[in-house]
Amino acid sequence: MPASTSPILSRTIAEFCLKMQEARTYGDAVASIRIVGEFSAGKTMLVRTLLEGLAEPGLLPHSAMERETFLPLEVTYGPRVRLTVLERPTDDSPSREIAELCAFPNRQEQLTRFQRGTHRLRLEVPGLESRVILPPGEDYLDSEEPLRFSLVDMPGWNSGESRMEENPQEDLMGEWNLAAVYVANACRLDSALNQELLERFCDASFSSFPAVLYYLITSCPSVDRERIVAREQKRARELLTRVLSSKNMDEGDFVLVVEAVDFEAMSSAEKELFRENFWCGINRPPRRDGNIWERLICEWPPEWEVNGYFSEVGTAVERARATLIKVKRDGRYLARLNRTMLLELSPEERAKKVMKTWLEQLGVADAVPAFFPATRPLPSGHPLSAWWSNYFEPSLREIRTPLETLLEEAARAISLIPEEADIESYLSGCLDGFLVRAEEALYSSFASLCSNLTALSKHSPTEIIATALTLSVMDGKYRDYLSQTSLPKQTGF
Ligand SMILES: Nc1nc2c(ncn2[C@@H]2O[C@H](COP(=O)(O)OP(=O)(O)O)[C@@H](O)[C@H]2O)c(=O)[nH]1
Ligand SMILES: [Mg+2]
Repeated sequence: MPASTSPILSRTIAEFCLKMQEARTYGDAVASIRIVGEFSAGKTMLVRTLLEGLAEPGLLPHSAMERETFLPLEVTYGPRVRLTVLERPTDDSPSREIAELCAFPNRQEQLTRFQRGTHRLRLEVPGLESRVILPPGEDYLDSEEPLRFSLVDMPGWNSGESRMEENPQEDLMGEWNLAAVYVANACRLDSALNQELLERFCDASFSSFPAVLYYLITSCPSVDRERIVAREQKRARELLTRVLSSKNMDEGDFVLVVEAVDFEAMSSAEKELFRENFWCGINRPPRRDGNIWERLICEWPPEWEVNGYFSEVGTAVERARATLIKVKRDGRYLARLNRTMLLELSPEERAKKVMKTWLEQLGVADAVPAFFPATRPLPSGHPLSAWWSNYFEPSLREIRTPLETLLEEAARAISLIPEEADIESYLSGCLDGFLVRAEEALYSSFASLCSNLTALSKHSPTEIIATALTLSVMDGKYRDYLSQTSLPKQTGF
């Protein structure tokens, strides 16, 4: 292995995660959650806050620049972060990917390259998986598989990009809402436009119940929050009651949530809390239908199974260590050799006798066993392939080779014992260096990782793999630390 192990581990574990993610694809739900509001209300700021840390900043929509959002932006789950342009005129039309973008297009690019009403942007983010996957039956599609839905950052209503005049209801709220999010700036709550928007928001049609109407007030100083939220809660509740009674709908099926924030004044911890509250507020707490990784790993074909091999390797390390401590007994390679028995023997007979005595000392019958199982390349396509071939296999070779070399050298040295020599000093001269290297290898942090794997055999396959990866990261960090210091190269976790 090269001097620096941690970068290899970061890369190969990332590759494992990507391959695991790629195994998870979902169809598109028709239903979505639209984020609506007037121009400059803070819709994009909301999306940016929700995605903070989950995607590269360059792929996030722009906030703070005038009239940036021109096309609707669908934010959903995908196995890797991707920003694409779709041809998707309506919510229920199939989407056709036109291009993948490497940066969020500014307004001018959006205007010149794409068509309003036909094109949408889509940002796929792996970290949203627990939030935007609908279990079978929650969408209009009769899908038996889970589907992904989108949060849709809509162009500001009065931004000149809204298609309100053409089709007011469709454009503002759409027909297939899982929940609705309405954003308004605290300074503009009483504007005629916001009043009209709030009314339309309360008139949204929903695809699942209880339906959540989430009303977010931005740029709201903390001192005013309680008062403003109470006032807007009352105002929106009255509107909602009116709308629902005109449609003969039951108010109990609707949940109105009013929140007030100032994004610019939030600390990271407050943003984290806001995100959690937001997803729970719109009825999307993290999905708790079992561990997704657990399910995926359980579906692995039998030839992908690695835990049996882990366990064999762990046992091999233990056995090899047990043998290694017998290579010398009381500081001697041949503690029980009766020299008088060697007198009169031919060189071959002497070598044979010495070998037999040494093997007895090691506690093996007639030959040194192969301690380690045969190397096992993983089948192509295995999610652990990169980690395996760049880290696990080379590391395993590093701990087994010194022991194998020691044993080979011992056999060679014994077969060539010179007649006149003091056998013990001869063997010391031949083997001490190899013995030290074998000890270093079998008590290295990687060897400790392997011996820990045996103890995990009663755990689930996912737990074993997760532990192996975690221990490998610790091993990598420790090795890198060792390579920068002059500490003796022996440890155990
Ligand atoms: N101080 C403060 N500024 C905000 C807040 N929300 C949005 N803004 C600012 O308001 C402007 C418009 O926000 P943006 O998210 O682009 O609005 P959109 O048109 O609704 O998408 C930007 O300059 C934001 O930085 C907030 O809570 N506090
Ligand atoms: Mg915007």
